Amino acid sequence: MSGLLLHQYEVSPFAAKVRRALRYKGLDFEVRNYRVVDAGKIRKTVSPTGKTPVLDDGGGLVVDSTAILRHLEQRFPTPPILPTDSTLRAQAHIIEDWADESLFFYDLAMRGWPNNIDWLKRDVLSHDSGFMRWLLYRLLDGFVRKTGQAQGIGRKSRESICSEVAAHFDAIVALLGEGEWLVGDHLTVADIAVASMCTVIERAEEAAAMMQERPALVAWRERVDAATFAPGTPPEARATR
Ligand SMILES: N[C@@H](CCC(=O)N[C@@H](CS)C(=O)NCC(=O)O)C(=O)O
Repeated sequence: MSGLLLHQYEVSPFAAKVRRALRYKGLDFEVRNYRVVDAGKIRKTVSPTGKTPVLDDGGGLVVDSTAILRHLEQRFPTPPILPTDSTLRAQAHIIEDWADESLFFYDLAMRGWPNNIDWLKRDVLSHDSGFMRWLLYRLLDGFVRKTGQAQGIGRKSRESICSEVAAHFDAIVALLGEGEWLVGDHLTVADIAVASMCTVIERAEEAAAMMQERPALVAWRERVDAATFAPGTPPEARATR
């Protein structure tokens, strides 16, 4: 056993970010999957904020995907996921934070639309069962709507959200330019975070169509996937592996 244990909601893009980084660094790890009904247990045992992912590294707990990636970089520096140049490092950090704190809420808003929400519910409740699954399946619509409204993006029209996501995808393509990676000359936390979010946002049919209209975005995502998934991982499994 490697001593690395990832506590996670399996389908969370933040957990996916950590799994991708662990694999890129060639590290063995184990996962402990939680059900939505385990929220109270998570708060009492591994995460004071109640949020996952949490990495248990030989008994030391690290909470938050960004903190976990920094921890991994310090403990296992090769191959690096942060540039050594301080300006590039800052750029990678800011793009990672944008993916986590902004793009994620576009994902939640779009996947909360009636034509997409069934897939979101099946994802979120994939480890729940019985009566609680039945109940949560009915409550999730309201929870997703309220979260999006509290954050703000969920108050916007579908048209505005689609045009903003299109602008974000265009910005990613522009950042790439002729290069292979979002920042500098190797894969970084920026690529890992944005690709992890793309993997879930494309489960909204509108976002999937917008991605397909941008071959450079798809090619970059494939490049990041090739570096951060085991060979042969099928596309439909990439949100949970
Ligand atoms: N900034 C955090 C975000 C983590 C996060 O929002 N995790 C969600 C799952 S997608 C969660 O644990 N939600 C449970 C809760 O809010 O109580 C990170 O990067 O790890």
